[in-house]
Amino acid sequence: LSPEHITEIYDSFHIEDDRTGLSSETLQRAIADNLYYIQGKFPEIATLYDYYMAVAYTVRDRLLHRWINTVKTYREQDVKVVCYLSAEYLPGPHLENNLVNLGIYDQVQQAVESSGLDLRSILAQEEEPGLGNGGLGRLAACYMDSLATLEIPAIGYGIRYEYGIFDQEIREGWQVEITDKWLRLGNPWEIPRPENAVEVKFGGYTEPYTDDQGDYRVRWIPHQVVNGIPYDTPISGYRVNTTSTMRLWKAEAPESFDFQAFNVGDYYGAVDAKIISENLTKVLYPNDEPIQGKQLRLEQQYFFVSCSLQNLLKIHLLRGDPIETFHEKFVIQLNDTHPAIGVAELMRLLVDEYLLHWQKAWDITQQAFAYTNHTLLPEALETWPLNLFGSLLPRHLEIIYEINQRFLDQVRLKYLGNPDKLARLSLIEEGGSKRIRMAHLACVGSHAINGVAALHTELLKEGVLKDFYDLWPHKFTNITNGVTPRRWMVLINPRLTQLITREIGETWITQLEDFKRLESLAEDPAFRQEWRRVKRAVKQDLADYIQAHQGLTLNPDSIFDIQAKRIHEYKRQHLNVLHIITLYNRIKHNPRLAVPPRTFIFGGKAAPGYQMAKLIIKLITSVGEVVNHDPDICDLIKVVFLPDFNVTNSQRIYPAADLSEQISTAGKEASGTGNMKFSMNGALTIGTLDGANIEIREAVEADNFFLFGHTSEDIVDLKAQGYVPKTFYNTNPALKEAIDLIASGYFSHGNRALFQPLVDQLLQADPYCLLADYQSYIDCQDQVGQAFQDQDTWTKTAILNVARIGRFSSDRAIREYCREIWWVNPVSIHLEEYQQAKA
Ligand code: Z16
Repeated sequence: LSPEHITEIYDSFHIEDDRTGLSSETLQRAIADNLYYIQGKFPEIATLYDYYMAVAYTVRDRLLHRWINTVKTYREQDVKVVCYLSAEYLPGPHLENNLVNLGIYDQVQQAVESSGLDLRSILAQEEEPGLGNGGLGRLAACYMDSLATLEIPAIGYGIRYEYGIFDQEIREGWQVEITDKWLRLGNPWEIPRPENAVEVKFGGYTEPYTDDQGDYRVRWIPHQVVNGIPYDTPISGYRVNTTSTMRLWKAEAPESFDFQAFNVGDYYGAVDAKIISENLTKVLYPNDEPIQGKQLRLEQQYFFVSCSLQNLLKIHLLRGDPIETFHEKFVIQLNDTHPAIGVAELMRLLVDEYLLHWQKAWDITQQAFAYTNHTLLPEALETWPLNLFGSLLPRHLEIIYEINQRFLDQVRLKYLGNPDKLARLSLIEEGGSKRIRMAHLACVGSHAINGVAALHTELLKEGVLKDFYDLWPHKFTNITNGVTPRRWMVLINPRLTQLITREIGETWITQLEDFKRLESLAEDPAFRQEWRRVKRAVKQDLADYIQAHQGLTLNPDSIFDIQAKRIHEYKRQHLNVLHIITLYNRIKHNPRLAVPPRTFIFGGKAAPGYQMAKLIIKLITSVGEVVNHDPDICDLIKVVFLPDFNVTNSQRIYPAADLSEQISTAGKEASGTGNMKFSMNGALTIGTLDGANIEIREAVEADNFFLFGHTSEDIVDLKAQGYVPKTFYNTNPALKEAIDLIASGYFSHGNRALFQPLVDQLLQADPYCLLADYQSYIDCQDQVGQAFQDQDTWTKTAILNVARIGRFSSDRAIREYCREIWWVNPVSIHLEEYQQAKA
């Protein structure tokens, strides 16, 4: 079979080929075919999951020729490619998203229904890849969607964790973690590419030698070698042929190592080595913000970064390009410091393996990398103990010393006789035990550094990265986060999508600023009424789901007041609880009090080792137990904790919210992205001046946003003056009553000890200033309650929120990255005639 012969075979494919055809008849045939030939089942014995697999393979087939053509085009046309390096991805279920992007939702629905099945229950079979913790991983998934939709050549590199983020169950009000065996029933979306395996070295030592040119060189003799096997998942763009690749690496033991041990008779030793290697990509670290300095975590980071960079260099050389032009053909985005070791690894590859001179290699490296910072929390900034680092990556430690020496020489010239400056900028933290500062490595090795919201970028420049900003102001930019309207509107809220599209057409799906056309409709009473009807129906959907899964009856006319995000003290779920208890106390004191009914809904996981976060979950569920069953409350307040907040579950939550809780301590949330999803779906926000809330408020205008709390500057001043939370407690009776009620054991069957750590933390330290913001929050919530009574004005405000949220599309964010940081352009993918199929 010559290539010409194969092309001839392709050319003979019929337009309505079973692997490409988009008509419902063809799809129905293809599904039956896949059920038979892939699942090995016939209808009488097929399970719903078998049908899901058959439909998934049918849809994957439709992606495949687009995907292959995308790869082929990029290879042939010498285009510049964006390489997104991220330790986490949270793409959510693929099937429905691909139906939306390919524009075949209706056809597949018809095909499935003709076979006597229901598409929704088939979609519900999919196990989502939970390969991330929260915002950062989900952002990477939104960006992959926008990159493909905007036809920007891109590869997303990451780790194929065998166990993703744990599944959360609630037992007796406490979080219980269950292992996420997402691969148990197979994954139809990935294609393993064992032929592209690469080797990654660990440990050992280095030794100098002199090369043929007489140059000084270093070689690394590792203690261990692990194989990286890439698994590729196609990422479709919305109504374009571009289909990008998410390439995730799995660790395996190299065959040769097994054999060595086997040959000396150590069969069990060989199997042990295999197990140790494969542990590398076994499980995701379940911490959101604070990192854990565990060796395995560093091994994971280095493993996927080394695999990815080796892969990129190979692609570059395969295209026939010289190594010196690498940075002209690839730009590498570091999603936080997790992949920052890439700076040292690219230097190692260029200098040790491709034998470039240091300066040339450094120029390439700096121009190739860019770094996104996602947090200001000091406990979340990654540093690695020098001895741990050096024993695992001895060559990288030398390279980092060399980078540091050259960097500090430059600094010394600029800041004559300022040793503090040198110490602050150094890649090595001195003092007790030395550590490597990964954020510093990322800054020095990158041509661009960005924060993820305007305030966050300003605080970076004044705070954690100030010395770098003073040195290189031109490297710093802000790129405010965004979310994809395909998943976060079209897919999750078909009712609102239909209403909006009926009025303003569908251009907004790829140009979200077109939502502006809704502004005038906010004045139209008939439209407002339809909007309200949609919201009510969507709230009923969530109420039905909660009824079915938790046996709780909710009032769809109550305010759906929702806080859904990771549980963390800085996000202040417990401030929300203080408001609930305050309302409860008011009703207990005055049973005839006219309060608008509210349903408080919480969702979110706590890191398994974060005791205070787990106690906050217990507090929410305990307050719910009391409030939900107290006859005096007459169902005016309901508190629901929705277990297992993940992409799938979040999709039912965002559309149903009236009120979005974005109440972090100002200066702590880098951006937030849930805030955008809620607002896009017509919720009003109650929030602090933190992260992207500030820009959302500016966009929707102050009157349409419930603002409360101290500013980030206030918080700094407050702490500088010596913050004493007890003062607020002692001078505010309602606050005191709420806290005392928790402390009294009222919500814990008389057990005063249960919530003592939480109460003590608030009264003694209150690092996130709940008590300082309490009264302002309560007053603001009272305004919310008032405003909700006027449904017509509330609806108008909701419409205006949607009309003005256009800026928070990930398409806008990606365009900014392209123009300001990546210097890349779109490339259209054309399909050959034989590959195009008409519906
Ligand atoms: C994460 O999800 C975030 C920051 C971080 O350092 C680590 C993780 Cl895993 C979040 C931020 O907390 C959030 O404000 C931001 O919106 C999100 O990253 C995406 O930028």
